[in-house]
Amino acid sequence: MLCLGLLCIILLVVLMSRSHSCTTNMTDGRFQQQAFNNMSHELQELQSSYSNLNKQMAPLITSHNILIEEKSLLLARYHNLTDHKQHIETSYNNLMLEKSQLEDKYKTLGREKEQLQTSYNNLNRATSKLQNLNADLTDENEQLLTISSNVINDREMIKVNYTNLIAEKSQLEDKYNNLGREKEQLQTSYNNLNRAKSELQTRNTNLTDEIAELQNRYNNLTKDRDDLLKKNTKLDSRMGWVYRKPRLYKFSTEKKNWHESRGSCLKLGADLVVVNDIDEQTFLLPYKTFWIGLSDTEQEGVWKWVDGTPQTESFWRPGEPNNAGNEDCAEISRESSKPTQAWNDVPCSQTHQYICEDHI
Ligand SMILES: [Ca+2]
Ligand SMILES: [Ca+2]
Ligand SMILES: [Ca+2]
Repeated sequence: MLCLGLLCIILLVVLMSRSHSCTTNMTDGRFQQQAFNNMSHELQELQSSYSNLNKQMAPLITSHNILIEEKSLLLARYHNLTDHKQHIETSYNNLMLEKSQLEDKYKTLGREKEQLQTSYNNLNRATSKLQNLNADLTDENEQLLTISSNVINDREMIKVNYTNLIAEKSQLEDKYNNLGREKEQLQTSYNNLNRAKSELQTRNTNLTDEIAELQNRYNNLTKDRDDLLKKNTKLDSRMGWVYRKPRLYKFSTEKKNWHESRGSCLKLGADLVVVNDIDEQTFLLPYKTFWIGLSDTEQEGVWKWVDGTPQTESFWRPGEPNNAGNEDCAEISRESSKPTQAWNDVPCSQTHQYICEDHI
């Protein structure tokens, strides 16, 4: 309706503009009439258009009203949709929050799952071991059942044997009682025999001691007899020797060098004399220029006796031994007057009489 009013006003302004222009410019009546006709015609057209527009305006108004209603409905729907949208957004936010929480739970569950998987694997291995153990136990159980069966059979046999043993035991008890009586008799006999044995052992010990004593006496007598025989034999072979207890001495009449003299003594089972002490030297002192068994032939200045002992008692003449001219053998000096100053070293190659010594 407002649009139509504005259109009419515009048309009137145009007509009035054209009428003023015509009045100004068209001076003759022909042009005015023509302009009036044209304007009338245009007015009629405008009226016709206006009428048509009026006719068209009614449905437009109706449509406008319908559109208004539809707009109202659409606004209501829009508000509903806005509310719905807000509700959905709220739900969406809640869902996102829940999603985040669920993701956290998912991660936690993932870790728990890995731990559970590890535990599961461990349990699986443990289960496998337990299954193996179970199999072993089953085998052992079967073996034990077999053993148990055998044990039961053995027990039955043992029962039978036990019964037999009881009977045998009774018989053995009777025998044991009889043996007990026999044992007492034997014990009495044994005691008597033991006493007799003890007496015999005492007598045997005494006799053994007597025999040992007699044997000892016999051995001593035999040894004494043998020693006497030896001494007798040696004395027989030592005729012409001088006896000075417990030694025998032979003073040679022949002269030999020191080594030959010693060889002669050795052939007689004796050796050159070894002067053991001052008494022996005193006994030998009258036998001057006789070889004695003393020399330093092995090492100059180290005097040793023929029995291997070193010279400890020293009965050298004053100034001797002097090794004057390689003197390695000792004699009883021709110039000796005291038993403590009796010896002289001379060359072993000299020939002298010699003294052999032996024991009985
Ligand atoms: Ca001697
Ligand atoms: Ca010498
Ligand atoms: Ca000398």
